[in-house]
Amino acid sequence: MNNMEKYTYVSNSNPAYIEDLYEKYQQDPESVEQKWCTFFEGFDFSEDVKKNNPFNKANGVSNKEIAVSKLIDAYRTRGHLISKTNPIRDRRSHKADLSLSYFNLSDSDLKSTYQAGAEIGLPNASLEQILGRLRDTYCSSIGVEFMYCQNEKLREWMVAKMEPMANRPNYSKDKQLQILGLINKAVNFENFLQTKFVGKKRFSLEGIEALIPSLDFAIQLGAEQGVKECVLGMAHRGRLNVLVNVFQKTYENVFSEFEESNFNSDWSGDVKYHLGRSSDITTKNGHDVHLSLVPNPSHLEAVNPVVTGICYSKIKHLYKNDMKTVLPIMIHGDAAFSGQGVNYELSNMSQLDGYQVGGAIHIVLNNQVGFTANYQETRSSIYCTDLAKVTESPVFHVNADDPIAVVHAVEMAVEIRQIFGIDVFVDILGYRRYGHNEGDEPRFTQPMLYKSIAKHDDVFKLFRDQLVTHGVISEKESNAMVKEFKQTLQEKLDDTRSKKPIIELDMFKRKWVGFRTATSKDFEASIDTSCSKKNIDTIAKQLTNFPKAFNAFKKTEKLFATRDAMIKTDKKVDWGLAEQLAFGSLIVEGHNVRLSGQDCQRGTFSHRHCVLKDEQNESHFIPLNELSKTAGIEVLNSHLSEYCVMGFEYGYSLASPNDLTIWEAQFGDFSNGAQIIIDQFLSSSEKKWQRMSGLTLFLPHGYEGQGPEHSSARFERYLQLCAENNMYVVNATTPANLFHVLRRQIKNDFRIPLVMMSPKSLLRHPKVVSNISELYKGQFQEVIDGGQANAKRVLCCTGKVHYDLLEEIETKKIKGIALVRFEQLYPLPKKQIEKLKKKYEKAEWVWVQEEPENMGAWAHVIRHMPDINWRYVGRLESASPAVGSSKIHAKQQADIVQSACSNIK
Ligand SMILES: Cc1ncc(C[n+]2csc(CCOP(=O)(O)OP(=O)(O)O)c2C)c(N)n1
Repeated sequence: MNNMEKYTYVSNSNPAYIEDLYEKYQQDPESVEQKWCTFFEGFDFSEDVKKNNPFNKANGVSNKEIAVSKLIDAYRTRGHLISKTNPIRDRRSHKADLSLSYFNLSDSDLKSTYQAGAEIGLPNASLEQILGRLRDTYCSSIGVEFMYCQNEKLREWMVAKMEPMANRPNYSKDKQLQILGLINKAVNFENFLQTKFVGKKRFSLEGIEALIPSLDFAIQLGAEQGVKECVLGMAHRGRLNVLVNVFQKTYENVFSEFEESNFNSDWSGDVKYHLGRSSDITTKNGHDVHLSLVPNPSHLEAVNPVVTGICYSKIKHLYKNDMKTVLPIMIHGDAAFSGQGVNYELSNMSQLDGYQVGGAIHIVLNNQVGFTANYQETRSSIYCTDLAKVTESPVFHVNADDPIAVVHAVEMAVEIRQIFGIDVFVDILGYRRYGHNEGDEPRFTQPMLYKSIAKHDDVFKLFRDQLVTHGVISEKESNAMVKEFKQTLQEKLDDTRSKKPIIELDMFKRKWVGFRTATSKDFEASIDTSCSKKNIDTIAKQLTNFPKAFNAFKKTEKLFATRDAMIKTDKKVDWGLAEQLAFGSLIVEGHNVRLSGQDCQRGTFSHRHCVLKDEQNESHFIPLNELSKTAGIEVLNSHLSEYCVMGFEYGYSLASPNDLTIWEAQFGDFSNGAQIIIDQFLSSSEKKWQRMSGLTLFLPHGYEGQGPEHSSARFERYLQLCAENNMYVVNATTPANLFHVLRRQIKNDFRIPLVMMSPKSLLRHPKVVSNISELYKGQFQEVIDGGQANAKRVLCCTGKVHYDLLEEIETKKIKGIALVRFEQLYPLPKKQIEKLKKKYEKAEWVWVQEEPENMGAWAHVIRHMPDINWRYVGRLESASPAVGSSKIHAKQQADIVQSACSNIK
């Protein structure tokens, strides 16, 4: 019954009658019917509330009380716009509308008291006191944006945390000294480098050194609240400082990198301010925490999804999905954070199943410039952190010259992340002492700003003076602190110069124990990747069954019946089945499989059906997850992003060497949206940072008349990135080869990425089937040679065009042609190719491809097999990868086949 129905007896009665009853009720409540009694109780209650309500006009103060209440709300909402967060210049003025007159109040009200003050814990306080508390809380060194958060509990938590102590923590003397100690190290480490390595780039932290104590205390507090690991991603700015003062990298190590005295010749390496590190530390309260700083390329912000992928893997594998155990911390530059779209992709991903990590701490080192650009040139938004609003995440803007406020803001961020599992942002507003790097002249572009900076004392001096004034430390003690630290640095530098320490490498630690780097010999032929018949039979049975209670869609039932018949009757497997069997075989052997990309649960081309949906309730069923209690598959339809999702999967692969990790493109060419991950991480991370990844990319590729955008995965680009056995580039054409190549990714005892051109029309091509027995034995075949030694012509190709050539040869019964498929384009199996060259010594060698001459594998083929006298058959060079007209496409395709197969002499 809704309320209206419940009280119809009221609306049906006449007023005189009700008044009569009310009188009776007032004399004796029991004299009226129960339902009238309840009604009058409610009436009395609401009258009481009205009488006591401070906003009741009848009480004479309502308008002012309402005004004060609105004022409180406005300070919470807009106080940040007038906060004193900029240490170096006046902030850009924004209309905050916080004047008394805006609320119809005036100075004459300042001494009056208001009950509305109770909202901030000051009942019956004067307006002056209320304003004082609001300004201290919301307009001092910390500006807070949080009132847009829909989560009421979060807002209440923040108000309760900030307002009672005016957002100023009451840190003990000891804690204040610890902060000063860390500021000393941060400031004087930079000063030392500046004087000892003059003109060398280090991307100094000067201007935002408060980062160092804030990170230190974030880790300490996190550890108190269950954090076992912190994974950090950051750019070049301040990285060396973080490495030594947070990650405890030795000063000697950093100095020797400056001296460049000890690089290992096998390792091309990277500049020192891109390198990563792992450390185990014990906090002051005795908690052990593992810290990882992820290596990063120059490409700003690209590391963020990688950090998240690493965290996801750790949470899953090491901490039973408890997201509170792993704390992601991402440190950004202001210009980069607001400029780079990957951050939006990551925000959008942050609460999605299969990708969420329980929130991250984002710290922006906001020095108000990006290289030479002013902040007004680098964003349209008010704050560089405005992206936070996408996820309704709280933001703290904090003055870098107030280390206590910075530590406090970061500590609150950690607490919020741990309690609410969301992203939290801390925008530390400071300055950049020098130019973009130490040799760069900033006064060309920011002459006025740099005049102020030149006059501005460093944060150690400012904070030290504050503590001296408050009697926390004496000037003498603080001078001794500085002197001692400088002395230590000098001793370490002397040691470095005399002993020349070797940089320690940490490639195969923790999850990577037992792995090794690959050698050229590993690529002469693939290892055995067969799977026993018994296992295949078990997996096949599971793959063609679903529980009785599951209401499968008719077409799914049919698909499963077809798969069943294919295995049992024909003893064959097609592409989709071979893929599922490969996944199943790894799961049975204890390996997890993770496949993520757009629409990959069903498969863009409807060939996979890894996740089935119940027709009646849309619950899902994953046959592969019935195979084992200890391992399984995670198949995720990702959001519509390539850059961020591939970055995430790359990160996941770094932390999960024993899982098969796959990112699938909807169509292969969309992977260019993730080109930064491919160039900067996938193809080069082992050489730059000694970080291996076995990430597999599935890139649908093949010329089928669908136009320029859906034909080419641009695999020439991957081939161009290949060198020093850095990755596999494969274009397999048989289900058995797919099966073996996926298993090889796990069975090798080293890891390199696998770039797979995956098929589209071949998914259903009648010839693209393999005997199931091919899975019980053997390995991946890099080259498939289907010819006779006396062939007059060898048609070498890769991928789908093989079946076009085969059809032509079979229908026209052409003799004298050998078809050789290159299933792996890189690393090329040199020994196998030598054998082929001998076998077909006298034949004409033709490279056939369906891609235009400036694309596909042709350039790679002539570069790597220059001694073969090739004839090229393929499309003419072209700006666009394929034509739009399916008719022209068909004609071109027919010409290629014809040119390859005719005129055998
Ligand atoms: C994606 C990308 N584009 C351009 C650059 C070149 N670059 C290096 S630092 C920098 C300015 C970055 O400014 P900000 O993010 O504010 O960080 P800051 O250097 O001021 O700490 C630029 C443009 C880069 N490294 N990455």
